[in-house]
Amino acid sequence: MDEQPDKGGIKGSAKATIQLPVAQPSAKPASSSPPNITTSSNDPYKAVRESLDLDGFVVLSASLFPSFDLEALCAAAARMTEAARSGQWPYIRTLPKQFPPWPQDPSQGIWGVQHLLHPSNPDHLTFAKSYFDGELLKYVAALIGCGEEDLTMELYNMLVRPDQDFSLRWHRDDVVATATPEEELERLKKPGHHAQWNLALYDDSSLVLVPGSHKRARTDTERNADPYEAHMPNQITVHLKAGEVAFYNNNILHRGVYDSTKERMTLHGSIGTTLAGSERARNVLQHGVGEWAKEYDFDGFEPGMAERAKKMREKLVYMGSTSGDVGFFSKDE
Ligand SMILES: O=C(O)CCC(=O)C(=O)O
Ligand SMILES: [Fe+2]
Repeated sequence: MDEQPDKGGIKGSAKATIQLPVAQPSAKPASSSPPNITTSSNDPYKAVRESLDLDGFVVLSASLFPSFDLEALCAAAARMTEAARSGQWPYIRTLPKQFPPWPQDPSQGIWGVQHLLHPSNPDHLTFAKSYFDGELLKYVAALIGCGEEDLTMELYNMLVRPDQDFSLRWHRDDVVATATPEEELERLKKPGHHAQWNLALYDDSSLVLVPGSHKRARTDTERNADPYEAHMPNQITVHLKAGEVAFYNNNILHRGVYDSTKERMTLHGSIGTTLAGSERARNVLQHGVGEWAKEYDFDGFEPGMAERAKKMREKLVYMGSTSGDVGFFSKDE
C-alpha cells in the first residue's frame, strides 16, 4: 500500500519536506535528503526560493498542492506508460540512452514518457491541470524570480520504472562533462531562468545529487570519479513520498538511479521565463516540443487556467519560431 499516492494533507511522515511555514525535523539517516527549508522568511514562496538557492533543491509537501488530483494523475500515468511500453506512444526515453534524441523503439525498454501535454494524448487535460496549476505556477514564478505573466511553457514528461536496472551518469543538464572549471563557473553563475521539478505519483528515491554543487565547479574528486560513482562525497538521495514535489537546479551535480523492481511514475516538468531570451531554446526544443505546441488546444480547461496556459504556450511557440536549429545537448550519449 505504501506505493499508492496519498491525497495530500499535512503528513507527519514527510520528513525531508517543507511543511511551510515551519520545517519538520528529519528522522531519516544522514544519506536521506535533509530538511532544507530555511525559516528566515514568513513568506512561503520566498522561503522555498532561499532553500533552492542554498542547496540547489527543495522538497515541497503534497499538502501545498491540494488541487492536484493524484488519483486521476495516477490512472492517466498508468495508461500512458502502458501505451509507451507497447509501442503505441512514440515519444519515449529508451534504454540505454541518457540524453535526447531517443529512438522511438521501445524494444530495449523505456525509462521515460515524453510530451504528456501533446494534443494527441487522450489524457492531456488531466496532466495540464497539474502543469498549469495556479499554486504550482506561484512557486515557479517565485523560484525563477519573475512575474507570473512572464512564464513560458516548456516540458512535461514522465519518468518511469525501467524493465531492467538502469542509471544515468553524474551530470549537469546544461554543462558538458568536458567543461573546464572556469567554463563550469561561468555557466553556473548565470541565472537558470527556469524551474524544474519532479512530482512523484509513487514514492520515489531515484534522484541522487550533491547539495550545493550548483554553485561551484566540480572538485577534483568529482571530476575524476567514475561517471557512475555510487558514493560521491556528500551525495544524498532525494526521497519523495507520493504527491511531493522536488524542485531542483538542473545544473546541480546529479544522476538518476533506477530500480526495475520499484514502480516509478514521476511527472518531470519545467517552466521558463521570457527573461531567458533564447538561452533555454536548446534545452527545451531538443525534446521536440516545438513541433506540436502550436496545435495545442485548451478545450475543457476552466477559463482562468485556459488564459494562463494560452499565454505560456504563445511564448513557447515564439521561442520555437525564433530559435532556428538548436541541436542537442549531448546527441550521442
Ligand atoms: O530521474 C530523475 O529524476 C533525473 C533525470 C535526469 O537527471 C535527467 O533527465 O536529466
Ligand atoms: Fe539531469
